Amino acid sequence: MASESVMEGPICLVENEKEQLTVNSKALRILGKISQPVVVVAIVGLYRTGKSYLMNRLAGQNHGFALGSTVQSKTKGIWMWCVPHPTKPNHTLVLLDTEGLGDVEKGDSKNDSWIFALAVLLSSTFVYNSLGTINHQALEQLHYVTELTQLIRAKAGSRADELEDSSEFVSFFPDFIWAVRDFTLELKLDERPITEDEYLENALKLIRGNNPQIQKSNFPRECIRYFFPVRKCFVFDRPTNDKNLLFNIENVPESQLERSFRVQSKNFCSYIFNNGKTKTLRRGIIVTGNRLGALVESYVKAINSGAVPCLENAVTTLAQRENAAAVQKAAAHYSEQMAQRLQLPTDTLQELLDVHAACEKEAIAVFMESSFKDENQEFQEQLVSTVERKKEDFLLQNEAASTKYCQDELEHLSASLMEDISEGVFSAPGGHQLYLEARRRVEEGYKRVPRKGVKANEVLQSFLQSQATIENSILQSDKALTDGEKEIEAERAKREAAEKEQELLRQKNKEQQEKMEAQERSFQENVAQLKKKMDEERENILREQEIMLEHKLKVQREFLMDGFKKQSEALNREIEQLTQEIKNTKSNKSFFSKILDTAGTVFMAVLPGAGKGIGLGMKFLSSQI
Ligand SMILES: Nc1nc2c(ncn2[C@@H]2O[C@H](COP(=O)(O)OP(=O)(O)O)[C@@H](O)[C@H]2O)c(=O)[nH]1
Ligand SMILES: [Mg+2]
Repeated sequence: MASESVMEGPICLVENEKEQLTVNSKALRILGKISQPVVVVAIVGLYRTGKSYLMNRLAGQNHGFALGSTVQSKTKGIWMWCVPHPTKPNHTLVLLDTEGLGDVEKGDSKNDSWIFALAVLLSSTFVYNSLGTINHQALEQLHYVTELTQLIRAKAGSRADELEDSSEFVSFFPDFIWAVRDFTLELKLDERPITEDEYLENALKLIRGNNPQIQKSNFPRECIRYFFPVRKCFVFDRPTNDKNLLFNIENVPESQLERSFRVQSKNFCSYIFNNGKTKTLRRGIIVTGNRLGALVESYVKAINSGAVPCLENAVTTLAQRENAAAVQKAAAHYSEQMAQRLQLPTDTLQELLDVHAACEKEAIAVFMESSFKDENQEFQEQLVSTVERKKEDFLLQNEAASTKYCQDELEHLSASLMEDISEGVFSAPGGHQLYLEARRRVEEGYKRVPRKGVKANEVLQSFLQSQATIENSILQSDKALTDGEKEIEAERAKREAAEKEQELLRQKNKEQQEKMEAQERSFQENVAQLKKKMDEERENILREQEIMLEHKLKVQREFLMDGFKKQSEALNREIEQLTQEIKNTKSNKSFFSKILDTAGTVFMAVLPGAGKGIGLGMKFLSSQI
């Protein structure tokens, strides 16, 4: 695992050239190989504000992302550097540096907003970097946040009766850090020392007044407070006061940097290392390097086609790809385990079906583990039918193995009988009795052979059938018996054959019943594991909704406290709707019964025995909810 995130230096991930965004396939290949969860830190802000320098410090290196003096030739867009996470084992830290934002000379400003939006969508910690202080100007420069509602969709095809789609942004937006560089003020408010975070919160307080200038800088304030529930601020001194050193900062040894800068950047880095969250999509879906690559692809594709990148669509695309792989993985697990645990022929059909049930249970668990958003249980159905097909195949193999084994054994046991028949040993008075005894010895010998399997009776039966004419001719030519005795003997032989036939039929019926019960069990196992996953899903939804509600209530309270009644009331509808949604999620009935109904019908189609068997199918379903 450790080798998977080794990257010597940054590489361009999204190019922003000639008004066109392109994903670099080489970067995608690198991400594709990273199966670890990722912590993604993106930095955005005006050019030449020390962003790349700070990112290199996160990578623990002086060189890496190209700095101002060398950047001219660098491709604009988003650059990526994947390094092993310094504190989270088995995680990869993905650093995303943005290039060329607000650089009018370099053109392509049209795409700046997209770069900003992409950085928000892709990161789990979003760093906004600016020089000086957080003032009107700095906030106005952050106008990109006000455009996010136009640039990002949470849900596919929001309906008209729904609230603004952006009300759900909080559930998947990254944590927000404002990095203030070359900070020269004292951290004080009304002569009282304040923390950096208090400084930021104070700067984000809405300003009263109808002055358009104020309004203009209030809007980004509202947006930040509304979209980014987790906020943090770090202020930095100038790394060095020596202009020559500053210009050549990447070659300046640590010891020559200002002590305060060293402490500040160390605090910044350790905050990110210790608090930077693993990137997740909604409902606890963890993003791995591989998934991050798929997300970049799908967002940029949407942008280029003139659409708005949408989280739900991206998750759907991701799910399609991964669920197909989950079916493969689960089916392979089933085959592997069956082959390992089964010794063909099995003694009974039930023995095979029990092993099947155990292997299938594991296979479903494998599928559940790595699948998500399996709408209408499309992929689980694929798994059910694949496993069912594979099981049928094992049943056939088992029958063939049993037939072969039984035939071989029987041939061996009956060798001397057959020899005696062909040598005419039984063509003598009393021969029929001798023959019967010899045949019974064969039957008894056969009975003692262990683990003959499912075809034991059938193979014996067809042997006995092939003996019927032989027996009859021996009987008819036996001079020791009277005609009457012969008739009785012939009757007995017929009766015995019919009884054996009946027994075979009983066995077949029993096996048929066992097969149906096996399908019934498959059905129940599938539903039970689906139900378990849905319960977890419900917990995730509820947690997400509660966090959203808590955040909105907090924002509302703050507006009210600061005397912004209108803004506070504007949140009422959202809060009401969310409260209702939480209520719905809690009373899971309607939510799950519909899913289970669909799933039930879908599985039943592939497992017809589940309905016909002991008739538990639908009853089981409704008892589950
Ligand atoms: N004043 C100041 N300059 C810095 C700082 N960090 C780096 N620089 C200088 O600014 C130049 C641009 O830095 P860079 O990290 O490339 O900025 P970026 O364009 O925002 O990525 C570097 O060559 C340094 O000379 C800082 O904290 N303050
Ligand atoms: Mg840079």
